[in-house]
Amino acid sequence: MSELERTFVMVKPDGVQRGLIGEIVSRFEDRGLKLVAGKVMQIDDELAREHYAEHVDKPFFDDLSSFITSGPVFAMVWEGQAAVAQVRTMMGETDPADSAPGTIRGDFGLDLGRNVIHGSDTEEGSAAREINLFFDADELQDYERIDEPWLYE
Ligand code: IDP
Ligand code: MG
Repeated sequence: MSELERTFVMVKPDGVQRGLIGEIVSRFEDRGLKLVAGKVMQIDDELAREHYAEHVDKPFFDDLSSFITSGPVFAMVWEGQAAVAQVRTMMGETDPADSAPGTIRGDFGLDLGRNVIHGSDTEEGSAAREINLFFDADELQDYERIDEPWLYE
């Protein structure tokens, strides 16, 4: 087995309202990723600015901030081999219109501004920064899944 990673994932307000939490959690569970934290929560303007710091000066930021603060999200941390990249692959492209069927955005979205899910990007440090932004250390669980010997060589 190569190195285990943790990544921050979030069902956005559209996904929560559309009842997609269970479907999305199932996909990651079925893949073999391990859920180490999860909570329903509301993002405020300050957290939106921190989380999307790289986009604060972009023309779409105000719409993005209004959307992400518009209702509850389901924030999660998933762990597994190459978890950051695997989650990004399972999510599809940023624009659901460019996302392949079989991906989350390709199966559940049509519009760039309503793309259902967030997952940390693969840039070094992104996942750790986002995990720390949304969760306290004592909210992250260390445990073994019973199928781990069958998931990893
Ligand atoms: P990602 O979510 O695939 O990592 P980012 O480029 O980090 O994509 O953008 C963050 C979020 O901002 C996207 O998921 C999407 O909701 C929104 N977004 C990105 N680009 C645009 C745009 O050009 N117009 C409107 N919203 C955008
Ligand atoms: Mg991003």
